[in-house]
Amino acid sequence: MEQTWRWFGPDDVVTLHDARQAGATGIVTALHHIPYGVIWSVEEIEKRKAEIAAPGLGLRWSVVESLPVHERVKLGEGDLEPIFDAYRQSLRNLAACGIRTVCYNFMPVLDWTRTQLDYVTASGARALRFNLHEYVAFDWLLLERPGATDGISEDVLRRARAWFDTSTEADRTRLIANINAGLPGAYDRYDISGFRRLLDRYKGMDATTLRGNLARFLKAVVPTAEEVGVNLCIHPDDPPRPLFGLARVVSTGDDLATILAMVDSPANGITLCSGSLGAHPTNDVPAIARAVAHRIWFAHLRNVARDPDGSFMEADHLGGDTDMVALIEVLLTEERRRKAAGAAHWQIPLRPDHGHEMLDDIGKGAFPGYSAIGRLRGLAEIRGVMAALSHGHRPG
Ligand code: DNO
Repeated sequence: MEQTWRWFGPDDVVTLHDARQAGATGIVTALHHIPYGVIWSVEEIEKRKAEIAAPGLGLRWSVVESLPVHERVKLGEGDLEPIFDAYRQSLRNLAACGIRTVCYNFMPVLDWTRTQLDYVTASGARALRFNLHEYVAFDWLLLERPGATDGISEDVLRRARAWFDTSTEADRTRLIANINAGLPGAYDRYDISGFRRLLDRYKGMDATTLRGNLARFLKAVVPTAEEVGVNLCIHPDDPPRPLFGLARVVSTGDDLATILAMVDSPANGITLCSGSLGAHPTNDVPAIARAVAHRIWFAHLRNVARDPDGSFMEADHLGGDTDMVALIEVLLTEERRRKAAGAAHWQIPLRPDHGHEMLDDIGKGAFPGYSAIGRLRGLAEIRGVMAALSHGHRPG
């Protein structure tokens, strides 16, 4: 597997040199400064590519994460042809620059969602957490969304109320900021009224409609991707549960199978994110990976420890509820299959997804989840598992 590292561009406090020292050879990044829906020009792509391939670094731009899907596509709102055209052109331009793996997600409104970014673990490192009662406090008592309490247990409602009643103005501001923190681009940060406005646009949209909008998007862009030799790979919902009354369609193994069947093309692929899928109580991540292995073009390796109420914490890469060794074995087996079948690009790029803030990471101001040492530790552990498995050591 190609060992890669996410880099957020020149403003990232974790540098390309750091990525190199962590042992990565591939870089995962995006043109975060370009607004959603605007074409990525060859010139802009080449500029970023050259920064990554600077002499002495030995790095290459392996994966785009993400080429974002415009909100109107998810909404199915208005004339989408110009947006599809722009997406197709960006894919052509990326292909012309030799970049052939493109990750995207189809989560309405938000990218990944956590309520706490600095949970202190037993070791003293800091982890990201999703605390269900804080999410409910936000949805029910700050956003005051009708329906926010549907399906939420009495116990969680009581804890949400208690959190809210004892929270200070600063706590509430922090919660709003934490929920926004998953948005990677320079655009779209919401305050309470901004949230309400956007949620209103989705009012009444069920999973069937959202799935239809995804199918429409795939039918519009996958043929171009296939033609120019780009593999698209959808990222699962994070967390894999409905939020703010918004539908979710990329949360389970069945969802992934449905998506693959929407357009039967190798260009319609999957980002296997073990942390996102693993936060769902009934997802067996290695089994899901096995089922869709032929279409996995990119892997995010991360672990979560789930609580019974639906909360979860980002655990050590080899800790938590997902059997990481079994998952890596699935990916290595798939690579062997590709190689034996004579595939030119048989390697699956993987990156350590998130890591704890630890040691000198603390206070450095890295993007939440993307500190240097926490990820370096994750990558090193994953590399160890890969080395052991490739030398024939099998668990059990
Ligand atoms: C979080 C990431 C996500 C991911 C996008 C892909 O750290 O896994 O932000 O990049 O959802 O589109």
